[in-house]
Amino acid sequence: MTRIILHCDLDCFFAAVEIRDTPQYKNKPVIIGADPKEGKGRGVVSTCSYEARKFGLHSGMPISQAYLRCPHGIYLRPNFKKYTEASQLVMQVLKKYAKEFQQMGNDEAYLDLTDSCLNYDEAKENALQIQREISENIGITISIGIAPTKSLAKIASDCNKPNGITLFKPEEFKDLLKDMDITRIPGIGKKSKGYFYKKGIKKIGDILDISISKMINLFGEHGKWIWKIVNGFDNRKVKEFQEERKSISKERTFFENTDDFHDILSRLGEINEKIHTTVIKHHIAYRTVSLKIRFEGYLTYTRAKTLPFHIQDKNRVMEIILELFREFSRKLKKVRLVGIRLSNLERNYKVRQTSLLSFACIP
Ligand code: TTP
Ligand code: MG
Repeated sequence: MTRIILHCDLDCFFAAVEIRDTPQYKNKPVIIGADPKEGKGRGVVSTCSYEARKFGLHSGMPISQAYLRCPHGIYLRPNFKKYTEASQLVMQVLKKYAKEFQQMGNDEAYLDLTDSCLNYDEAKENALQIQREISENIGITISIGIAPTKSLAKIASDCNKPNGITLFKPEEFKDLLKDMDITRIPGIGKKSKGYFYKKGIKKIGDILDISISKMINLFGEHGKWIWKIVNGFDNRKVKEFQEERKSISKERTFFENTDDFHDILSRLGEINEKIHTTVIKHHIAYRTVSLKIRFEGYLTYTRAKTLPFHIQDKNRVMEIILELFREFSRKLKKVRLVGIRLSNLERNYKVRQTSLLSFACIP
């Protein structure tokens, strides 16, 4: 039976909340992120309004670069408390529309309307109603994709942002997809597309034109999954993700206790690499990063940092570990063991990455 899945994704979420609260910001380039310090600032753009995107700004861009491109923009530091409140209100609205509801991160969710709507047109009426309710009650906009699978609904929700509704009806989606660039597919980013381009796969139509075995030959397991997605073979259900695992951790004992900072750091780096092989393979995002450290004499400490949203970012983890480590750097004792734990897990395709290619583990 054909399913009717909705993917709902808030538009420029953090920026939208700030614009709602300060109407003078409306229709202006608003950038949420680190302090640009007139171009000398460090850190990145969290998100920005669609006006700012016209200048080429986007999430993850160094804030100094954003400032160069858009010096007249309105630069704001994030206010996570406000975003968490808005996110909770949005999720309460979305939950009312379907028994099968799955939140992903802070600004997106899937709904399964197969049992409650007769057809796609009726689902579109529901989507319009959702948009109205969120705009009237919370004051921000949301884009919605409607399709027979979760991955197609996700591609659809991104097609007419902001405030759009995109239908991929079962009999139409291949036609609608065929001329789109492959970066529309979740998991293929700007950095990883070169890998596909080199083998002549540029448009989604190039994938639709070849067999699954050819895709497996060219790109291994990742290729197989991509082929399935665009051909509508993704039967993952809409349900709250329950990761049996509560955390992922690794630790290493030193051969000989050490107080050499470089030794300790390189061991933590190795552990971080190992953990991220698992994390990438299973599309896991995390919010809490913990450092464990044991000194000679068995004195053991753990220190943790919880972020406001889920990430999958190896470099950020290392930065946090260094931050947490600083407290111990003047201890006179030697270190016996170090470990990293990632917790508050979520399985998510839209993960915050800086330098990782999502298919880095493909042979
Ligand atoms: P997204 O849904 O990726 O972005 P968005 O809602 O701002 O824009 P779009 O209209 O394209 O959906 O992420 C949701 C929020 O998460 C975003 O408002 C800010 C935060 N975020 C970061 O802090 N860092 C990041 O790298 C990304 C991608 C998002
Ligand atoms: Mg969004």
